[in-house]
Amino acid sequence: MSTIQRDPRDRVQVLDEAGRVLEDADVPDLSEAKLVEMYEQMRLARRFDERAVSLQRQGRMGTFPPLSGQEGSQIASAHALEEDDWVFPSYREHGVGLVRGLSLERTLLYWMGHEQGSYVPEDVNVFSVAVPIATQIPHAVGAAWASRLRGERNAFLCYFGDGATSEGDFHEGLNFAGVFDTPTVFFCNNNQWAISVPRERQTASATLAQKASAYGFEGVQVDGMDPLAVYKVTRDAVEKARDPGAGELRPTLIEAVQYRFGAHTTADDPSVYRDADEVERWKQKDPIPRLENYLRRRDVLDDGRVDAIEDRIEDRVAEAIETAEASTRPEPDEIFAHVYEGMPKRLRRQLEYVESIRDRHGDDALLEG
Ligand SMILES: Cc1ncc(C[n+]2csc(CCOP(=O)(O)OP(=O)(O)O)c2C)c(N)n1
Ligand SMILES: [Mg+2]
Repeated sequence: MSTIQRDPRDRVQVLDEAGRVLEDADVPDLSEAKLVEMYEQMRLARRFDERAVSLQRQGRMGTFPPLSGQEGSQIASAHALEEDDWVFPSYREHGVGLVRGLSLERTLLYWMGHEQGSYVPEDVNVFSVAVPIATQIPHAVGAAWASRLRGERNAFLCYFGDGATSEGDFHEGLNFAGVFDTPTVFFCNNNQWAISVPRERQTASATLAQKASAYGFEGVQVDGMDPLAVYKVTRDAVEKARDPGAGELRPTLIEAVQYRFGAHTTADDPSVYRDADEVERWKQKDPIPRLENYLRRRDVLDDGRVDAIEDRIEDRVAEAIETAEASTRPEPDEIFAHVYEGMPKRLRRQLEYVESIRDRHGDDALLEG
C-alpha cells in the first residue's frame, strides 16, 4: 500500500522511539543484509561527522556542516533509489553521497577547499553540491523534465532544508514540476532550524508537506528520524515518479521531520539561539539507537556484530582522513579555473591580483594573516 496518499499532517512512522514496530505500521520490505548495511552507513556517517568537526577545530579543514541527527533521513532515502536515478544535494548530504558511491575522502577534500572534492565520477548520478539555498530545486526539475522528454524512466531526488521553502526557487520549481508532471521527488529535511531561524518563523503553514497541494500534487510528512518510515515513503514516491497510477501526478513533496543535533556549520554556535533541553528532547528520537534496537530485537544484530561494525568504521574514517590529508595543497589559482569555460576579463584581473600579492608576500605570510 502506498504511504503517500494521506493528509499531509498525518505523519508516517514505523518505529517508536525505542525501535519497536508500531501497531498497523507499514514495515518496508528490506532484507536483513540491507538493513545492516543501512545501520552501518548511518553509524559511519555519524563517526565521519565527529571526526570532520574535530579536524576543523584543529585547523585541518576549512568549514564543515555537520549532519548528526539526520543520518536516518539521508541514508534511508538514498537507499530508495535505483542506480540510474539522480540526486540533487544541498551542502549537508554527505550521508546520501556515501550511499551513492561518493567516497569519504572526496567529501573531506571538498570541505578542505580542493577542486578535486567537487569531482563526481561519471557513473555516479549525483549533481554538484548547491550552497546557495534552493537553487538545486529548479535544476532537479529541469533535469527530470529533460529525462522524461527523452523517454527515460528515472526519478530525481532533490534535497533541501526547511529554510529553502521560503525561497522563490522552491515555489517556481514545484509549480513547474506540477504543470509539466516531472519525475521529481522533493525531499525537505525539516531539521527545525535555518541557521538561527526556527521552523515557526519560516512559515505559518501547519506543515511544510501541505505546500504541495498548492501545486496540485501530493505532500507527505514522515518521521525523519525513523529510517524505516523514511525508506517506505521515499520508495513509494520514487516509484510514483517513475510510473504514476491513473490520475496521479509524478512529483511528491516529502517533509522529513527531524533535528540537527550539532551546529549549522562549524562557524555557528547554536547555544546562543536554542536551549540545551530542546536538543536533549530530540536526542530521544536518535535514528541510530532506534534502528539498532529494532535489529537487536530481531536478532539481526548483537554485541559482536556491533563491535565489528565499529572497528570497520573507525578504520574507514581514519583511512579517508589520511588519504585526503596526503593530497597536495590546492593552488589558489584553482579557485578561478573551473567557473567559466573562457575566463571573463573581470575574473582574469582578480586572478592577476591574487598572483601579484602571492609574489609579493608569499603564501605562508598570507595564511598567517
Ligand atoms: C540564497 C542564499 N541565501 C542565504 C544563504 C545563507 N545560508 C546558508 S545556509 C542557510 C540556512 C538554510 O537553512 P535550511 O534550508 O533549513 O537548511 P539546513 O542548513 O538547516 O539544512 C542560509 C540562510 C545562502 N547560502 N543562499
Ligand atoms: Mg533547516
